[in-house]
Formats: sequence, C-alpha cells, structure tokens
Amino acid sequence: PRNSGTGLPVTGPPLRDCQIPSPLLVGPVSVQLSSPLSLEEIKQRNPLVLPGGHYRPPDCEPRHHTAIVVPYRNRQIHLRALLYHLHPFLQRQQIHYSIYIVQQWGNSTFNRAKLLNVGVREALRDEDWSCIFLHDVDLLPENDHNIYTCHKQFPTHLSVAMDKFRYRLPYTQYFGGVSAVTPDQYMKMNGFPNQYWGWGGEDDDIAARVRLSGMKIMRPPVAIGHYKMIKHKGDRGNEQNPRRFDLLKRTRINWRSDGLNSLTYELLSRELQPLYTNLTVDIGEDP
Ligand code: UDH
Ligand code: NGS
Repeated sequence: PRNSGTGLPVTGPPLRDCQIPSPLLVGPVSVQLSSPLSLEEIKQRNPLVLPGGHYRPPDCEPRHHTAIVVPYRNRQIHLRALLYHLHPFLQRQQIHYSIYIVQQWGNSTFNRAKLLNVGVREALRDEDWSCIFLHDVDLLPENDHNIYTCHKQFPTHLSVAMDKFRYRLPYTQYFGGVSAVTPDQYMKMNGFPNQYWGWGGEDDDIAARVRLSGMKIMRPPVAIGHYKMIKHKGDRGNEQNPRRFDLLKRTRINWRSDGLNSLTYELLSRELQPLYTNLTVDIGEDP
C-alpha cells in the first residue's frame, strides 16, 4: 500500500529511465514572434511547471538536470516569448530543469557576465545541477534536437547558427548567445569575468578562459544549432564598452584572479514566480 500509516513518505514504484533520444522530439519547430501570450496564458499551457519554473518529467526518471540562467533587465516582451517557447521545448526533451531570471537591480551599466556568475552560484544553492545553460533572453532555439544538456568534458556553445548571422558563426571563437557548462568546467575556468560593464567582449573573454584553463569549445552541428533572435535595438544602460579591447588583452593575466573567486553581490530578492525563479541582484557599478 502506498500509504499504510507508517509515517514513511508516500512513494510510487520507481520510474524507468527516460529514453534517449526522447520520443517527444519533433525536430525543426516554427518560432512565433508576434505578440507573445500573457504569463497567465503561458502558465495554463504548461500545467506541470511548478513555482520557480521547475519541471520534472512525470513518466520517467530524467537523466539530465539543467538550470537555465538568463541575464536580464527590462525585456518583458522578450521574456514572455522565451518562456512561451522554452518550457514546451525542454519538456519535449524530458529534462529535469529550472529557469532562473537574474535581474540586475538599478540603472547602473549592464553587466551580463557578472549576472551569469550570480545565476550559476544561486542556482547551485538550490540543486546539484549537472548542467548550467547561459541563455540570452532574445534567442529562441528552432530545433528541439538541440538538446539542453552538457558535454562531460568541455563547455558547449549552442547558438552556432543564428538567423541574424545568416545561420552560421560570425567568427570561429564566437561564444555569445547560448552556452553551457558543468559546475566542474565552470570552476576550472574560474567562472566568468566581473569587469565587463556595457556591451561587448565578455563572451570573447569567456571563450578565452575556456582555452586558458585547458579546455576547448564543443558545438552541435550547424543544422541543429539554429536560433531566431528577436530583433531589437541596443538598450539604454548597455552602451558599447570602450574598455573591452583593453580588458581582452589582459584575460590571460586576469582570469585567475577575476571571476568566481572574486564575485561579490547582494541578492535583494528571490521569488518563485509561476514560470521562473526571479533573482533580483545588486551587482554594484563600474568603478
Ligand atoms: N540584456 C537585458 N537587458 C539589457 C541588456 C541586455 O536583459 O538592458 C540581456 C539579455 O538577455 C540579452 C543579453 O543581455 O539577450 C545580451 O544583450 P544584447 O541582446 O544587447 O546583446 P546582443 O549582442 O545584441 O544580442 C546586440 C544588439 C544591439 C547592438 C548594439 C551594439 N552597439
Ligand atoms: C564581437 C563582440 C562580441 C559580440 C559579437 C557579436 O565583436 O562581444 O561581436 O555581436 N566582441 C567585442 O566587441 C570585443 S553582435 O553582432 O551580436 O552585435 O558578441
């Protein structure tokens, strides 16, 4: 009997492992960008998503445990499009996952890489994630064979074929958009730089760290790594960083001292929203 009054937790029979590949995958998916639904409507379409944007496949034991970390400020329309698209996409992959929106508090210059550091650290406080995805809010994957799991040895760059770059890499070392690391890989590269305030260069720094820490970048085939970018202009508070070229010259010297081991911030709130965990963080400002 499931509940025999013994005080033991109510458990069912053990679930069988999820199949690989997931039988729910459909391959190429058409990405709808016009007027995304409201958060309530998106929640209704995803009844199995738990508070905090948490999901576990109901019928099988997942083999993968992935946190999706999104650096964020003031992009509500993009966020709705991402949630609308990503929840069903990840559920078809039968992954155990949560979505973390790391929101920079205040009006100081945006710092994408530092927000990613915060997201990784806070996500790992919740669960022993086997993989952490670093995901821009405006990128929607167009093929669900692009599986949101990590390579055992090396960091992965997923957004290898974005529509705005005519579905190919803009340059070989490009590491922007969507990437993934295991906690071990993340620690090995001392996380991400904290010093890139404003637009540009932080993704190139992260790619350099991968190499400097003795790893290399893995990528899916171009035909699988298709992404649609929601078109937008540059944001107020995220102007081009004039120091990015100087900083990049120093990655080789700085990567061991600037990163996970020098990260400081103040977490202002942690809310379990119906479709995501909202972390609001004071990361300071460009000194
Ligand atoms: N982001 C925000 N809010 C901002 C700025 C950035 O949420 O105000 C996040 C968001 O997840 C975004 C990511 O940071 O997807 C990267 O920022 P971005 O979209 O501005 O960078 P990207 O290179 O866009 O994708 C370039 C278009 C603007 C070009 C301006 C350069 N001069
Ligand atoms: C490079 C930037 C990257 C950026 C990439 C694509 O020049 O941060 O362009 O930009 N590196 C430097 O500025 C040093 S995009 O076409 O998306 O605006 O990701």
